[in-house]
Amino acid sequence: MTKPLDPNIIPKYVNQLFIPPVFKPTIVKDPITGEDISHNYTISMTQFMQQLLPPMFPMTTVWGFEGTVEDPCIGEISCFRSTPGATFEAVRDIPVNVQWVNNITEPNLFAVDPTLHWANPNNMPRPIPPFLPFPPGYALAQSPVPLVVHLHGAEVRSDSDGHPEAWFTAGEEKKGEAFSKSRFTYQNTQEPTTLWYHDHALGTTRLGVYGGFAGAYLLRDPNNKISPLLPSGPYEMPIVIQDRSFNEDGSLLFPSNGVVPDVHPYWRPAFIGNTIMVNGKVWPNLNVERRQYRFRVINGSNTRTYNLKLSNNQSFIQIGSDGGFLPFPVTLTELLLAPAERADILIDFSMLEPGTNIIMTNNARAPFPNGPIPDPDTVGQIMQFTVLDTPVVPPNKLPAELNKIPVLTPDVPKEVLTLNVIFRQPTMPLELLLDGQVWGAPVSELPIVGSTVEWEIVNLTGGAHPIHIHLIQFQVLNRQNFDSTKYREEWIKLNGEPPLQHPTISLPVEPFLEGNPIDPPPNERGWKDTVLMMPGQVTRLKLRWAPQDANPKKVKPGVNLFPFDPTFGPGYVWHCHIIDHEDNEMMRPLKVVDCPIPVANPQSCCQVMVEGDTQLVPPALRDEPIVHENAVYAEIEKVCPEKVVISGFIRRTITYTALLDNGIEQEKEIVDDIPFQCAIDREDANEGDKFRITGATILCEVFARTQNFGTDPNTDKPLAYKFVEKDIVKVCIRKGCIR
Ligand SMILES: [Cu+2]
Repeated sequence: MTKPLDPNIIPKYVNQLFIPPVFKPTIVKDPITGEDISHNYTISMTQFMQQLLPPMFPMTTVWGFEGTVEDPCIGEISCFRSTPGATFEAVRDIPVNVQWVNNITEPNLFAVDPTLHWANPNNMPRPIPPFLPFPPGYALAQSPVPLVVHLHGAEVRSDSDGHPEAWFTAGEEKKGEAFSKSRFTYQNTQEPTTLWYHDHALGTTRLGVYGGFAGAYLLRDPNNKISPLLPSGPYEMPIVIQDRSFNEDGSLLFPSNGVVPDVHPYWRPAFIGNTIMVNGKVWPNLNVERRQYRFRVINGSNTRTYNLKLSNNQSFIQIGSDGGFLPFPVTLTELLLAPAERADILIDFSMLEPGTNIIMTNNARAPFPNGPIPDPDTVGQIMQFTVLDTPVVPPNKLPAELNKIPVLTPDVPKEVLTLNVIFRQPTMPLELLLDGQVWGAPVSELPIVGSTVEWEIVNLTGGAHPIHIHLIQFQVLNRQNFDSTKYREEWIKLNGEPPLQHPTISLPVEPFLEGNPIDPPPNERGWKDTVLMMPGQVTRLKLRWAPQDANPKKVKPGVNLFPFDPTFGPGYVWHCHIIDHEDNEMMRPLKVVDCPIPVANPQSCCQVMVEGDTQLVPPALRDEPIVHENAVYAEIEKVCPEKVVISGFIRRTITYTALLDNGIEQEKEIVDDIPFQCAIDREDANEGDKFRITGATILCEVFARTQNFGTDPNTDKPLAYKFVEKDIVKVCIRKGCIR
């Protein structure tokens, strides 16, 4: 057995930075106008050897992308494969078609954990303990390797989005239930930016990306006024930062000792590598001329967040975020970049003496923000720049404004969602959830096309999570501290312990807030598709289910302005981009719905008082609060011209400790279904409108009082009276689609 490679013995900056070549498309032209109609590619996913470590170390078996590239110097066309894959250079408004080919016929390089909810191409039964050690693991899980490519940040129809269940194996012999095709179309109608492409197969994405299935996709706009001012050609390049661990034989090391091995034998909640790889080279150097460079920095790591700085403390300029140019250039001395986030930055080397070495450093704790500080001798360093003796080229002056970012105004009710972690014990996470639901629970995020909504995401975990939403670019509204202990308690009273078996009842966060909202930093004031959500904070986003460059006057709920039907296909997803979390339930389906609705009065609620009835029950043992839960079950009874009549019941579950007549204490449960009916005004409504019901309960304290009400004539034992105070329950309807 090969041993882990000590990162301290790997010499730094011996490797030179690899700059991936550019995939060469087959260009389809309009025979009459001669304009480009589409750029077409065939790209294979293959396994091969690549020199990731410095040359004196063995090569590494990796996964990467293979396709046609053109040598920029001599124009020679060849077939090329690498990790990260070659870069796509896409042009705004010219669609790209990619025929993705899975050519992985070898078994998975890493331990596939078949106890996760995963692609499972062989439909193998979920194994039970005692589990097999890895290697060899489970042969039926290791091969064939299911893959599907997602273009991260792209506005695409969902059947080209790389849905996690649209995976396929080599030769497309086996396919996931969401598979419909392997030739994907990317419209490229969004703003010019740095996208990246990577594997997205259900439950194995952490392995696919770790093995090497990632690459940059640069979308350019020939009409953009800023681009000509920026460094280009050899002075512009993607910088894909990924942490890795190696074995002495050069192979990639991905730990397969699960943290709760009797449940998930191989899954771990956070892969943290002990070396840093940039563009497929461990600790590389880049020789730079005395001028400004443009780096498209992509955090392609599984879990590691970076806080990047330059060792000479020089500042740099961030001009773009995930979804395009920032509204204005932002001067930084450090840049926090979570997994899947991108930063378009300019570093000026023109003022530096030839021979100067600058190291890009990292001081972000891993896992972020509470893990250990990175070792300054290893993962505290990213790459080196060596300044060459070349003529000084001063950088171009940038305009004060780089981009116009529209102000988004929500026109449908806010959604409150949670991030949850499920523990066996405090140090043993079993899985992570969004809003208390597992991946396979019925879809609950059903945004109306054209609507603008605020998502208030309440982080109930102890770590930071980079949350990624497919299809759109969104805006960060703010972040705010809250009392997560109290909120969690109330949320569990309302919903029960997650994972939930019922739709989540959302709990407003307002009563739990602390301090004032914190505005996003200047470099988060552009378009984002991935945003870091800190523990102890609620992060508020504004999501508009319309194209990024849509005319604000035309954006309306129910109106589709995408150049495709976003309701078509298997749908989208939102998830944590700590891939180790995403692979273990921290991902949810998301379906855009097409539902014309009136918006003048988008949310209406009625409040109903509910009272528990009197019951004669065995005496409650203690005169103290007892656990209670309320859940609202309601449906529309009648839609009248001015009113909507809703009827339903509040299910209140009360548990208490009873003292039985034999002197034994026992947990007792009382379930009360308390019927109610209420009417909601609908002055703006029309006959035939559709409505959606949501329930929210306002909790009040419930006490059990032991009070003697005489004796039971049959048993001659004392009886107790259960007294339940009144609850006010808020039942809301939303004009939209009935779920
Ligand atoms: Cu996460």
